[in-house]
Amino acid sequence: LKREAIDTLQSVADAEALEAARVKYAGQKKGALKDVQKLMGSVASEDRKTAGMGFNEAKNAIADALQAATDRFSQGGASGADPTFDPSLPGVRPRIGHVHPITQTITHLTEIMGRMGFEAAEGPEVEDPHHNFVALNIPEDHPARDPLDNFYLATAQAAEKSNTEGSRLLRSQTSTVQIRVMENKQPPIRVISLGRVYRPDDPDATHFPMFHQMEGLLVDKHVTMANLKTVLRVFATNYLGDDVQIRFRPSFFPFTEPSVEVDFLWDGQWIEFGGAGMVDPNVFKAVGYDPDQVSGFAFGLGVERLCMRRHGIKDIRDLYSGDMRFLSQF
Ligand code: FA5
Repeated sequence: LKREAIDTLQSVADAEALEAARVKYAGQKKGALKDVQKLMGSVASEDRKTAGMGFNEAKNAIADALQAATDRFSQGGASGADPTFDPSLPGVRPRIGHVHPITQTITHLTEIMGRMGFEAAEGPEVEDPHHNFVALNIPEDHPARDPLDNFYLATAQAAEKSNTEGSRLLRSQTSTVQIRVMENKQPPIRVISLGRVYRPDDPDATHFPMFHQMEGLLVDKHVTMANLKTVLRVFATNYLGDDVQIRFRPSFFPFTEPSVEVDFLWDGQWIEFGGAGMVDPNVFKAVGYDPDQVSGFAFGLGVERLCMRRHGIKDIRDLYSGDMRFLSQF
């Protein structure tokens, strides 16, 4: 009995098994030791002393084994699950989050443009067609307003009036903020706006349906295309290094005239980073400015592409995968 009880107590795997073993061997009412004790009365008197000593020895050994097993589990916490737990070891440091690489990029770009006197402005991500299109000289029948190229919201007004003023959409470009700034402020103006924009583009290495743009707007007297090119060049060398090569390609945007596409050389290839141009007189008229009195330039650059070029990231999807092995490098 002693051997069996000690073996069992040494090998119990959890607190429940321990309690079962305790009841079985040392239980006050029906425990095996009690049964043996009851038999003591029937032992012949000359053998009683030896039997008594043997019984006491077995009882003490079982009590010791029981105590050892109880200690083992109380160290492993209430569940008794981990007998190797050592409360004297230093704790595991909780992992503290850190700023996403795109947020870091936004801070950096804001700082560079701030040094050139550009103040940060913000606008809503849910826009009305007036700010996303109309005031930007994009008329009702323009393909840029196509529901297939935009995320329109399923509002009651939109259902009623379809693709007209009542509808709302996730802004497809930060140029909306140009309008909001000019509606509320008189020239001279020198602002940037960094934020999310949305387009139903299929994700690939350089496209994502949600991305960020940095919009720039400068309005004053006698602003020229040379000013625009200088600002973009100074910005690019600050952010991407002195050896960056930049190319301006003639292009078209409804809200600028003339317009250019801005390319940077990246691993031997010209990659488009954004659009820019001189603010179209129709845009000035839409916000109540006199195009004969003021001129200005605007640009919109893809923030993800800038971040990717600077850090050598090959796939935009890595930025939004949520994979800590990638993100913790920044
Ligand atoms: C525009 O959005 C214009 N609003 C830019 C502009 C502003 C022109 C002011 C003139 C004056 P575009 O559609 O080309 O232009 O987009 C600009 C940049 O956003 C692209 O060059 C690219 O860098 C980035 N971009 C566009 N689509 C995506 C996408 N799906 N994923 C990631 N980046 C994108």
